[in-house]
Amino acid sequence: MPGNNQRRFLMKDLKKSVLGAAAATFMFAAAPAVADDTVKVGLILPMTGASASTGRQIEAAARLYIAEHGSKVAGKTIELIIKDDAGVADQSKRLAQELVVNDKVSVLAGFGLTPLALAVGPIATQAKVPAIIMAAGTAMIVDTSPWFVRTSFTLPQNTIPMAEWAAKNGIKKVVTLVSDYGPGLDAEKWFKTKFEASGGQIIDQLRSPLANPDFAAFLQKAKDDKPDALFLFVPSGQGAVLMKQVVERGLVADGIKIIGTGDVTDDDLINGMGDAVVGMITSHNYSADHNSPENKAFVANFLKANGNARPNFMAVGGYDGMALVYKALEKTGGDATGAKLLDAMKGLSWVSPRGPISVDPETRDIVQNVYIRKVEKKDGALWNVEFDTLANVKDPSHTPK
Ligand code: VNL
Repeated sequence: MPGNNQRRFLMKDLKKSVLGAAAATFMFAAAPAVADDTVKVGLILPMTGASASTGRQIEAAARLYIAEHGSKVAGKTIELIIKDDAGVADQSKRLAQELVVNDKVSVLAGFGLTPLALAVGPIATQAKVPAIIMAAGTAMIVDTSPWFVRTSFTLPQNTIPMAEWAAKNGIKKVVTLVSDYGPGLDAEKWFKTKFEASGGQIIDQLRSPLANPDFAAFLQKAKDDKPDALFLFVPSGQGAVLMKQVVERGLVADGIKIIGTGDVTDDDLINGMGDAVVGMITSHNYSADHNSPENKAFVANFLKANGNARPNFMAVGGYDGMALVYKALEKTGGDATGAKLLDAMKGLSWVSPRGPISVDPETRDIVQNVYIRKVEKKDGALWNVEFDTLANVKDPSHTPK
């Protein structure tokens, strides 16, 4: 404790001397004080640990947005502060506190996994600071704080089109295998609800642990169940390991169709999955292959800035999260007061690299197209090629019952 106090005093001294130096500068400068002209955005991301790819993708995309649009908006200068929570919820919470109290950020953002977002919600509520969910996908997160706004996706939103497609395409019996936490349980629940409502049957529901995933036992069980199809959800970063084990277990050779959300055939990993995934059908909110001028520019600029690394759906959530900050500041004329900024975010709509999107003013959740895609090989590389679109899909769990 004394150590902590000492540090606090040191911080005070440091702040005083910084302020002193700043004041001295202003006495000689013709321009007015600039301190208030900076809007700080605190990005809390897993930059290390099992979900580090999500952190890398989002950071790169946020930086790309700023590089493309300039760091000035509505008379303010945007400053990004990136903090690594290593995928640990206690760290996310502590970092959110520090960003609010010490750095005085106007916006919190990032949150690579559901538990990390949930840990930050109470801080956002207390501090009255908007918190933009750029990655996590469990539907209920936005219900836990009125300061949450989402630019990623929800699992119900991305899963329902897959269930409907499966039912319409001759699949009658399905086994589901999902990661055993929020987004996986959302996917499991909504796949079952929609698939059964469309006349299908769920013959087994399997859940694999989120940490240290080994899917072998679950895949053997799924194989023994002899379904028409196996529906999969794992978070970004785990798809390659899962698909390797799917192939090794011989499910495809047995004639079991493999379907899932696009988290599995992640653009970040798909080229390491091999030809065994060619033909796999998934539903998702973003493919790097999306055919639009906005996406072609986004992908080209991202590849150029990141040593040819392909952007994935996490990147587009980060890119649009920054777009949301810029567009909200334009609307408030540069006023970054929490309540004004939040209010400005509600109902905003624009064309993202993924297609048209908007922020539902009632729920603060994202409304977007969901695409049905098939893995294809083009010029030696694997892509999720979109062939059907469900327009303006809302998360179903927030709609009044
Ligand atoms: C979550 C959902 C995370 C989907 C993911 O990747 C994902 C989450 C890290 O809500 O935790 O693909």
